[in-house]
Amino acid sequence: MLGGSPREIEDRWQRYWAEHGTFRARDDGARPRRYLLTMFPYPSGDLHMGHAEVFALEDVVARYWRLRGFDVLNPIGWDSFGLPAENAAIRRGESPAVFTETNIATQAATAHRYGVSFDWSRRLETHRPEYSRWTQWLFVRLLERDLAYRATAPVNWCPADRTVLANEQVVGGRCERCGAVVVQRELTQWFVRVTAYADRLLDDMDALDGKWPARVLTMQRNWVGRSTGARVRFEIVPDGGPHPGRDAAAGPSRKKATDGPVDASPVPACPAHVEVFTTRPDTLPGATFVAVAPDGPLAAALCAPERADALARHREAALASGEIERTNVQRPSAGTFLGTWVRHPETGARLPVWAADHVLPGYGTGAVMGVPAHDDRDARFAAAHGLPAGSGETWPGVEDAIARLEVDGAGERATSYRLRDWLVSRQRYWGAPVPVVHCPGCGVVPVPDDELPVRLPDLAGDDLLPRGRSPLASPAADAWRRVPCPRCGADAERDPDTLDTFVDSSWYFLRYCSLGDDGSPDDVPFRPEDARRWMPAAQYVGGVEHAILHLLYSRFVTKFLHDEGWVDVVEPFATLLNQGQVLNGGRAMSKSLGNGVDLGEQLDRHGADAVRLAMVFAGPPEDDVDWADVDPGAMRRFCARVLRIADAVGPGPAAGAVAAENHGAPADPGVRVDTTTRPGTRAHALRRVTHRAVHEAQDLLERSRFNVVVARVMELVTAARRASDAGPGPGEDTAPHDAAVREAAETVAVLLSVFAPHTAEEAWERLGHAPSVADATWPAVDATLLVDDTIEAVVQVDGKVRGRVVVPADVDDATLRARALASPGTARATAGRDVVRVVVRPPRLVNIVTTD
Ligand code: ANZ
Ligand code: ZN
Repeated sequence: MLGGSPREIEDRWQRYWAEHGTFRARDDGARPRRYLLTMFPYPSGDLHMGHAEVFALEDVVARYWRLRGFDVLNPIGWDSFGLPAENAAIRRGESPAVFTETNIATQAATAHRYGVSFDWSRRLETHRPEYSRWTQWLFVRLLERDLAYRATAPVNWCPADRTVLANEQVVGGRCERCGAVVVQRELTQWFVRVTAYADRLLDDMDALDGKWPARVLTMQRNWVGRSTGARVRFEIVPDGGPHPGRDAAAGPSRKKATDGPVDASPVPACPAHVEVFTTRPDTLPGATFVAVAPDGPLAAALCAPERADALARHREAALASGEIERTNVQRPSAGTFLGTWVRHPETGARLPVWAADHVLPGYGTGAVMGVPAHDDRDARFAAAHGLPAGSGETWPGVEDAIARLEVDGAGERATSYRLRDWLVSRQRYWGAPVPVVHCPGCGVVPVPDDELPVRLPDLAGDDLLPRGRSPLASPAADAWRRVPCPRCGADAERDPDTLDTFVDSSWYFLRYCSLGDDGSPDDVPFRPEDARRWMPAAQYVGGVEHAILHLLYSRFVTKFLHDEGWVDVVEPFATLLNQGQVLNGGRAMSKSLGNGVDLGEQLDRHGADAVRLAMVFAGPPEDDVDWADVDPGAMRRFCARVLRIADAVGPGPAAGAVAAENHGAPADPGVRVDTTTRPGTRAHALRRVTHRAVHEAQDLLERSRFNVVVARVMELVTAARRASDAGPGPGEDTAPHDAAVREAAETVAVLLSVFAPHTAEEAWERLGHAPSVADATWPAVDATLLVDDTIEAVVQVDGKVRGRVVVPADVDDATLRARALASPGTARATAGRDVVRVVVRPPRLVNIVTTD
């Protein structure tokens, strides 16, 4: 007998899998393909229990489909650019590469020890030049299609990390990474025009209904936030007149600024009209004011000089408070009259123009028509600032209203999206450099494909200190930055910004399709024919924290590459599983709370199988797991019980349901043992438990109810143990009984292999089978053993018992009647006569009356 301790058993099987390439995707067309994907880890520290959960769940699925005869692609890689590595490097005075490589090595070792069925031959790391080259290539393709552009815009700025953040990285007004309060800054940045795909990002989601968690779809739909309505133009009244509200003291007409405005920027020329976006154009008759965002360009353009001070103060306050605060309906929306008037397009009435906190600069046109009679926010604003409440009158309907506006030339149909373009540049070092050169003559020139990747210069320690611009813009990087223009050869400079890590992770799943021993492609990011075979990923497992950012970008990039002819699919992930959080003592594990748990340490203590089982058994995958409540020790004892039953059964040919043949591995020579059993025997009862377990496991696994399957396997182990201890019942034969116990033990090994693969391998071997249970097939279910409790019904012909039929206990009239008439006893007893009547009394009696 080999190996006793979990550590020995696990080492042995991990070595076996690695040596035999057990989990490599074959990609030879011999089997149907299935691509299963986990969100790849970020290499900060060791793997934590969150990774342990995702990996355990995803491995159940991957191993299950292998057993079902699929060619499974289950790759792993690292999302290895990003801020934590850079911050650690600054603290330690070294290169971020050191931190990154060290952590990847640690995490890879832990993932190996966890026994996940990854195809390690396809491993990738996004910081490596052979990967970042293609991230940059992707950016250049976007640039060519005018889907990447540079613009000056107010952007989210994290004062602690000293970098810009995407809207998606600002959570509750704070930096998603460090928690600092985010402020707005005007900066020139690179954007990707995801808004060009807004409709497709929304519409293609219909096909994901029921396959992705509903809440993720809702979050994405709200994030794109499509609203249909109209734009309405309000003409500016050249000479205003006094405003009836609180600010009546304000000057009535626009004057030239005598003393300089507080805001140093020049006051933009006043436009001829204000355009608002509304989803309720039918409420136009009730509009009593127009409001614009205090921090948008319109406010500055519309502001009368004597109101400039007030606006500047308002603007500062608005910038300091987050979007959530500003639009909080509990809080009165701050307002500033701008000293400007517009004409109501229908009634001709003069309406005041205000700056209002609840109007956001980035949505619609950044201006609204205030309709207090129909809109709560407007009503509150009007009440707070002494504006008229207006009439409740409306036009008959929105469609009518739009038609009327269009006829009058006062507006037109319009759609608005909440979605903003994706800000991809970062003023930090540890990322893929934006692959463009700035030339005094040619402007922005993309780096030619054959000069990619643009590699990072070696900077470390203090050279990486954030100073409000990229470390690549500092003197330390002068030599790197100064290059000839690729177009005209003049002295030019590389762009000093780097791409956000979300660009790296927006396409990694495509590259996996083409990686492998035969050499990763170095002429393409991935081969379209490989993607055609594997995409879409059948299931993607990862945290709900990526419900918007990563999933939206991945969907966008897939659509873009589809349009460019690189992939067939328009959606990358057919189904999505969001696992719950792993808590410790009821709270999320975190470094700051000091309650984090490393996977490596748990593996030392309990072994991989115990940790995996504990994780999966803790509850449905979507639920949170409190690690303080789970009991890996109990799982370890369970694994030992499985090995004991395997030892009790010992080696022998495969029995019944289980066949050890699959995946081109040497087939188990095992002569199949006949497991036919008589109803009513102990052996029969055990076989029913076995087949029922397999049948249910299949359904439960495909519905991601993994924890219930673990419970079924535990029950099966108990049943096998009992039957083995008790032996055959009185008058029962030994051979079928032993075969039924063997079948149960083998079935346990196969079912358990998706949760606790090392124990399962060991049990499989002790049962005498060819090397790997990973190469076994999913047990075949004997449907007759699934039939619910059966009953013997008596068949009488003319009052005499002539036979018996075995039927389900809940048999219906028609079935029982048919079975009775078809039984051999009936045929004999009714030979030569006509059946005149059949009396059916389910489930036990049928009386057949003949002509006699
Ligand atoms: C008049 C009106 C009357 C409105 C009414 C609503 C109800 P959704 O559905 O989210 O698209 N709005 C337009 N631009 C805005 C901005 N930049 N910041 C804040 N609010 C803005 O909301 C569209 C409605 O939100 C628009 O329709 C506008 O108010 C307001 F009974 O116009 B409505
Ligand atoms: Zn040039």
